[in-house]
Amino acid sequence: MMTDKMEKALNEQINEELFSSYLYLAMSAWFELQNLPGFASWMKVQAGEEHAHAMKFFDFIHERRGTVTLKAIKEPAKEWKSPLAAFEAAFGHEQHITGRINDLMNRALAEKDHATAEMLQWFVKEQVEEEASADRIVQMLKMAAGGPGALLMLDHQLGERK
Ligand code: OFO
Repeated sequence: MMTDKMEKALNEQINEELFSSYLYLAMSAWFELQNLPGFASWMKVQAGEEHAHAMKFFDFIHERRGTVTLKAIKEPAKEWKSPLAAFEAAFGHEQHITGRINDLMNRALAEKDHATAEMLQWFVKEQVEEEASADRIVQMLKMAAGGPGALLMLDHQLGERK
């Protein structure tokens, strides 16, 4: 069994992951409006991954015989100044999520909850990738410097993400 505090913290993380999914879906919709279908598709795939992250916490709480409590998901932003601004926001959001995962890990270790710490290991590694992939696109967008040719090439490349 988990402590009540751990159960509450894991439930809050379900909400964080669902918000991540919502945020990337909002970015996908915005990229569609900018006529950048490759960026839109990348964000849609990312939204699906975030939903899967939420489900990992959802299933884990049940496996530990805990109670899942779903709360309202906050409304994401609707628009960004530029593709670069959107990906900078995504990178900043992933840094925030990394902080949340680290807090959860600190709690699990303090409570000597080895099962939760073991499950969180996956997220610790995943966050390294999540930050790296958003940051890589930020750097590419900076190199493209708003040039339409480079932007279209990047759109094509991002559209290949499955
Ligand atoms: Fe769930 O990793 Fe991104 O937010």
